[in-house]
Formats: sequence, structure tokens, C-alpha cells
Amino acid sequence: MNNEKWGSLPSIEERTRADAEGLSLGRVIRENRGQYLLASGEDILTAEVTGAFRYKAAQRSDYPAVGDWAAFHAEDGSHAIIDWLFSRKSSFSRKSAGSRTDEQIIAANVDVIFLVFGINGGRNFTEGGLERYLTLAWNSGAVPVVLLNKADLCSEEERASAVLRAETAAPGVAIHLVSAATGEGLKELEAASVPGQTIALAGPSGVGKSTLINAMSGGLNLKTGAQREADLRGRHTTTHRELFRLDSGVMLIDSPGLRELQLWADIDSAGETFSDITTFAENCRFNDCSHQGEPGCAVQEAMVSGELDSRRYESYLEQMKELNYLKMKQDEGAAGLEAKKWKGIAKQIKIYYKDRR
Ligand SMILES: Nc1nc2c(ncn2[C@@H]2O[C@H](COP(=O)(O)OP(=O)(O)OP(=O)(O)O)[C@@H](O)[C@H]2O)c(=O)[nH]1
Ligand SMILES: [Mg+2]
Ligand SMILES: [Zn+2]
Repeated sequence: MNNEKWGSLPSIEERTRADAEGLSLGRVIRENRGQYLLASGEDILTAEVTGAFRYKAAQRSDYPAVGDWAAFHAEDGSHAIIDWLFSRKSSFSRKSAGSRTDEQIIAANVDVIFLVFGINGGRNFTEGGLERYLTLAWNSGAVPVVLLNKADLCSEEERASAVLRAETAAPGVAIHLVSAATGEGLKELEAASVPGQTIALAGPSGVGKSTLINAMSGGLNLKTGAQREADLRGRHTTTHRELFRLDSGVMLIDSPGLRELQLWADIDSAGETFSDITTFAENCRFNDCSHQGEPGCAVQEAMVSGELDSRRYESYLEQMKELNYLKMKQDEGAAGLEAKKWKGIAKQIKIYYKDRR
């Protein structure tokens, strides 16, 4: 069966294991509250996970996400039961909305992430927002690319200023001015994408993610929704995640605009977002400098000399604070899971000895 058309395959070791277990390989192309669609060669199947899968799943991220490769057996020709998931080569995640310390995977096995913003005013595009998306993207293992959409609504000055702001927030990252409405800039994007590649689109609601997919696909007709007039906020038109395969062989993943972007990342990922600050920090007098008033702090010096603007510095501190807090919560969570595991084992041992008495 030709599965390559659905992206680069998981490792040969894992595929051999699936073969040995008599299971087939498919890619999750749609997820909606525990209901999945799987693509396997020429077949598209509805799918769910086995009871054993559910029993073993300790957290939300253990469940299938769009882009995952799954080992499954078919119930009949059109329904699949997912036995297990192949290891993810990359995953684009955020912290679940609300107070739980839980990873929510937006898309798995992604090669490139288009971070989409609308530059038609409102609060759809801020440097701080881009920096937050960027930290998630660096953490995912995929390559970020910034799309500044709705260029058709902008004057030359507005375009130039949007690009400048994106460049300061995302140094070293490719930035494209595009318009889903007129097609401007899309040829260059197509030229840069490779058949078999998986690209996820992420960004706030109403910035034009679904409209861009429609424009790039030529044939799709995904639902799009106008922004609210008053504040140009999106209306959360897309309600589930889905992968689309274009005739060119490129895969695009659409997802709902994120209302709340809580970070889920290692501290190092913020270091990549703020690579300029990381470089300044190499010259701080103290190795563990927090850049908040220590003597000989090269980051503070860069602000005084004007090489680093205070907006970016504040944004960096905010992310560091959030990620350190997340790390603490994650460690607590891991300790909790470990304790639960040992409690279960102790119970098993007790039962074992009781039976032998
Ligand atoms: N003028 C102009 N309008 C655009 C462009 N791209 C999208 N739009 C409009 O912006 C609105 C929102 O577009 P969507 O594609 O629904 O936005 P989305 O990012 O998918 O939003 P969610 O699904 O809510 O996350 C629609 O009315 C689109 O027609 C563009 O390049 N120029
Ligand atoms: Mg949409
Ligand atoms: Zn310092």
C-alpha cells in the first residue's frame, strides 16, 4: 500500500513491529472529540482507540493527534481500531487551556509550521504574540515560518512596518508577506514546499488560516468567517483539526485559532526565540545571571546601549517566568504519576502474597 503519499513514514523498527503484530499503518488526518479519520494508502477510515489503549493512556497527549501515525486493525472495510501510536518525530503543543498542567498536541509529525498573523490592524499581530508562538514552534522540532497575511489591506508603509516588527520578534526566521485574497506571495511559498512535507498552520482566529489553505489547494472549500467589525477579532470558525493533502503532495493542517496561548515548552526553546538575548548573556559576569540587576550584566548593558529594546526584554522575562513555573508543575505532575505507579505495584504485591497464604 502506498503510505508515503501521506508523509515521511515512521521508523523501520516500529513498522516491523506493527507488521509482526498483523497491524496496518495509517495517518490520523482528522480528530474531533475522540473520533478520528485515518488515511491508509488509498483508503480513508473512521477510527477509535482500543479499550487497552485507553487504559494505558496516562495523559491527554497519549491519545492520537492529527498527523500521528497509528498501528490499527480494520473492523470492517471502513472502520479502524487504533492499537498504538508510532513515536512522534515532532509535535506542536500548547498547555491545555485552564489551570491543569497538561500538554495539548495541536499537530504531530510536522515539518514546517506557518505562524499566521493578519496585519490589517486590531490586535491580531503583536510582537509578543509572535514570540509566544515562536517558542512553541521551536519546542516542536519543526521549522517555523512567519506569514503576514492580508497584505492586500495594507499600504506600503504598513507592510514595511509589519515586516520590521516581525523581524525584531523573530530574528533569523523566514518572513513572508502574503494575501490569501489576491494570491500575493503564495507562489513563493509553494515553490519552497516539498512534496511529502507536512505543514501546520497556527495563529489566532480570523487571521486567514483556512482561507490560505483554500487558496493554496485550488479545490478545497473550507469554511471561513468574517472578523467582528468592532475589534477585528475572529469568530472561531474552524472547530476541529484536519490534515489536507494537496495534489502537489504537500500536506496542510488546519486548526482552530487559539484563544489562549499558554506555553508548553522547555526553557531552551525560549532561548531560541530570544537568540539575541542568549548571545548577549554569554558575556554576563555571572553564569547564572538572571539579567535583573546583577553587576556586569551584558543584557542590561545591551538595553542601555540601545541594542536591545525593553519591550523584548520584558517579553523574555515573562516567558522565562512562565516556563520556570511550568517546569515546576511538570515535575510535580511526574512525581504524582510515579507515586501512583508505585501505589499500584504495592497493591499488586499485597494481593499476590494474600493469594499465596
Ligand atoms: N482582505 C483579505 N481578507 C482575508 C484574507 N485572508 C482571509 N481573509 C478573510 O478573513 C476572514 C477570516 O478568515 P478565516 O480563513 O476564516 O480565518 P481563520 O484563521 O481560519 O480563523 P479560525 O478558523 O476562526 O481560526 C474571512 O472573512 C476571510 O475572507 C486576505 O488575505 N485578505
Ligand atoms: Mg479557520
Ligand atoms: Zn545578565
